[in-house]
Amino acid sequence: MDSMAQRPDRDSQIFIIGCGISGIGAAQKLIKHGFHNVRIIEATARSGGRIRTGRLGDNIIEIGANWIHGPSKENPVFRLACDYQLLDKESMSEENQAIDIGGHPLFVPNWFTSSGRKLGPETMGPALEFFMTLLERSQQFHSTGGEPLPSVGEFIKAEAERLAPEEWKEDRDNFAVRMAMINTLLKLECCVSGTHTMDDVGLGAFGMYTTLPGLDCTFPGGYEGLTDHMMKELPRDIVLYNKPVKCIHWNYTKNGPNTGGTSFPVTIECVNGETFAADHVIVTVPLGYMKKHQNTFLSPSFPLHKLHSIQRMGFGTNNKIFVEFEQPFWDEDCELIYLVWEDETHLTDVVSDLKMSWIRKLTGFTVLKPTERFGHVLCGWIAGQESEYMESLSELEVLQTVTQLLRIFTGNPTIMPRKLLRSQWFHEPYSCGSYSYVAKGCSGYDIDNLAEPLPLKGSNSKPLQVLFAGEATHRSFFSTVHGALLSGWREAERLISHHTSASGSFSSKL
Ligand code: 6YU
Repeated sequence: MDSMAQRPDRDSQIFIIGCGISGIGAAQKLIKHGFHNVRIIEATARSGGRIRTGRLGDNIIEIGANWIHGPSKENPVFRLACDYQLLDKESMSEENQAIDIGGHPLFVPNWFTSSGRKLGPETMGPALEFFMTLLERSQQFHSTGGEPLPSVGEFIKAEAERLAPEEWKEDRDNFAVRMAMINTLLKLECCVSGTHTMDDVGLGAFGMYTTLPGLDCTFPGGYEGLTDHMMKELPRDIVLYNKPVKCIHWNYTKNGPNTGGTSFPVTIECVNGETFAADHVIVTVPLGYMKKHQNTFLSPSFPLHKLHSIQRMGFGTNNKIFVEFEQPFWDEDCELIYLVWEDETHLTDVVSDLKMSWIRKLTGFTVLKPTERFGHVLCGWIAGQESEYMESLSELEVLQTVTQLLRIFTGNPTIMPRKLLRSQWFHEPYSCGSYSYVAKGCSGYDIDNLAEPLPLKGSNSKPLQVLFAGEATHRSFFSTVHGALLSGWREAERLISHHTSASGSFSSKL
């Protein structure tokens, strides 16, 4: 019999790999339930993972997660942020919580085109409404069943080409620029989904992503305030920083460090050669990292169906380019700037020549508000391979290209950003991109496969040796902070209930 069985359950040695919000959330819950041998192993020197607040001059900016999506009572991130008093009054108001935007906030727009024109809502508004309708229709196949085309991109393009001539027949003069606007919106949708092209996003599964009510809000003091507050509730030495994990050996396949005669089913091997023995490991590394290291991260390797889901599920890059100006070139009430390439009337959301034309993928800028706090700062959004290529350029090259772009679109040859800062999520070795999406050919079962603990049910081995959390493992809130947090809680609860049922009265003692 395994000697572990003689140790009290709450003495179980539990390691969490990754100190992002899912890992922190899992640790918090386990410790609250009396598990005291909990450690987090983190590859980098910081906690927070893809929640990362930075600075552009005096301004607080978000390099990673930006908004609480759907800030209302059902959202655990919103609840925590309220408890920690991290939000302003307006974000917490009942009125804001009741607004249902369906995942796409209605920003006040400005439109600029590649001939240096600034167009108004009478010209561009109909294209925006038309696109939103197609997007909503794309989300419905999940509940109605059926999938007329395999991807969201193919569906939207086919429907736009079929319906637009009739839709805009009264206004033939603006037909071409509206079709070009559909391209702009497709490119921006790549940023929302975190993908290279909407042709990669599965149509039937698109509606699986669930939105919560509430008008998306930001953290005035930075998103990292949330993880910082959560960390303060954990024991001080719980995190082992700067220790990238190389391989998780499970099912007693490697002898761990000297553990005084106790045998542990799992041994965690770090890149620096250190090893840690564990009863349970909760893996929270990003799906992008898992894809890259799929052949070496686990020994014995992933069961085939789990491996195939890791390969099939989507994980892409969405980057931000912050630019600060002396004076705004946008309207005072503007919240989102669209750039429309007038020559792109043929529908496609990818750019063929990365080196020459990567900048064509940068079609949207949000305006950082309030102006009294930020001054005149824009956040540009760019996704996909163009975004990954942008990361390989020097900051100066990016600044020069963005300046040229804005000079063309505003028709003002003297525009000159004061400062620029961009994120580089694809080249972050422990993220390997931004977030997950349900790729063409995938379904909720792939997400379930990612979340499935090892060994698989029905095995005679010691149960729950390796568990899996992280945003990509949440069926309806993947790609978000609240999805990540809930996934960490889910795996902590899995262990708590396992030990509760194993020891009968465990939880009632707490
Ligand atoms: C949200 C938002 N937002 C913008 C950008 C990004 C993301 N998200 P973590 O990676 O945090 O932690 C894992 C840790 O593991 C990490 O610390 C690693 O260092 C460590 N690690 C890795 N390998 C290791 C090893 N070998 N050994 C040890 N440690 C290791 N979410 O709610 N609002 O506005 C945005 C945005 C640029 C990059 C976002 C947003 C995503 C979140 O940031 C992300 O999900 C969580 O932070 C992940 O936490 P975690 O713990 O899982 O991993 C219809 C439809 C479409 C569906 N999409 C809807 C759109 C929603 C997406 N949101 C928009 C994006 C923005 C703007």
